[in-house]
Amino acid sequence: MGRKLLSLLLFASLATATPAAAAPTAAPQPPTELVTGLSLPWATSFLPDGQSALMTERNSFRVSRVTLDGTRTTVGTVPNSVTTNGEGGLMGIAVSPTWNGTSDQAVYLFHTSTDGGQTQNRVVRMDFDGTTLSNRTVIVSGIRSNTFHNGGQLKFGPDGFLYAGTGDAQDTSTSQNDSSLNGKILRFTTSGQPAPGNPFGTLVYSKGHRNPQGLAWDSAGRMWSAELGDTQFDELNLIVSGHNYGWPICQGSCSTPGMDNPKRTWTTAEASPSSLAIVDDTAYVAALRGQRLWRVELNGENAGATQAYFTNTFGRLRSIVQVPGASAIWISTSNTNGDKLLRSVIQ
Ligand SMILES: [Ca+2]
Repeated sequence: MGRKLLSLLLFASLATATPAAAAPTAAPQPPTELVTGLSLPWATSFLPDGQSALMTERNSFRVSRVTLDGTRTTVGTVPNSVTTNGEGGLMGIAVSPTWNGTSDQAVYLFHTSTDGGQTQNRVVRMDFDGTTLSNRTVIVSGIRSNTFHNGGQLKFGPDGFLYAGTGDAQDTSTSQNDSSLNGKILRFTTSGQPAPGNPFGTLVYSKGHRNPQGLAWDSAGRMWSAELGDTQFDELNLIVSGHNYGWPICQGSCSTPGMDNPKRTWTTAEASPSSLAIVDDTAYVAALRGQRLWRVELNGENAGATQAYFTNTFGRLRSIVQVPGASAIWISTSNTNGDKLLRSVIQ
């Protein structure tokens, strides 16, 4: 056999072998414990250098700084916070993408709070100098609170604006009411003004939500949200400005004109999704009642292969965040006492 023919045959066999050798599917590996002894850690937001993060705890109103090696230091508590003896309290946190500890010290928080004796959910700005939180300023008020359904997630989008998920506060009429800040995803500037281009000229970005607590963006800048349903279906939604996600008319998928159906649903028993992170266009959804981590491949505007990990291993899972620049996620448990922050490598 001539050398040329041999190399052709080799090439041909390699070429046919290639499609069969599919790229390995990256999966979350069994986690290691990063921080222990926590109580209801609700959200985690990395500082821009990716070397540490700030983490909230819901009922103690405590904010901690956690380094990549798991060293936790308390940096303060958020004044005026109150619990709702349910799901409210200190919830979302978003560090300014340009935070440097000096000229930009801004950290944004979403909490149930009493200002002037009025209990509401509010978004506030505080200063963080690298050691201590101080100077609370309210930037968004008038988000109704209740024992349950307080939303509470707060994230910076790729457009530099703040996004917040708000619950219906146990009043289903709020979600379809354009003038209510409840049952919505809100989008606003760092001073709490409607972001330019918002669909109704208000803080509202999308409506018809019940209790959206997961907010994240894929590599194309599409926004996704995980939402807690009532007694039937939880949802993973692709969020588009001005769109209506159905609550309370629809739970899960239905055929009501003008209302968007979810891209993925779960029963509330197998999910109850509290937060969402997207790593390499794969969504990771932390489930409370479902006590597992859901992995959902995102194919453009659709949700693809879906698989569960760590089922009933760590109890209820609450927050999830990607470690910047790493193929790894931090996951918090939510079992009230003895909670942990876990680190899972995705490979
Ligand atoms: Ca819906």
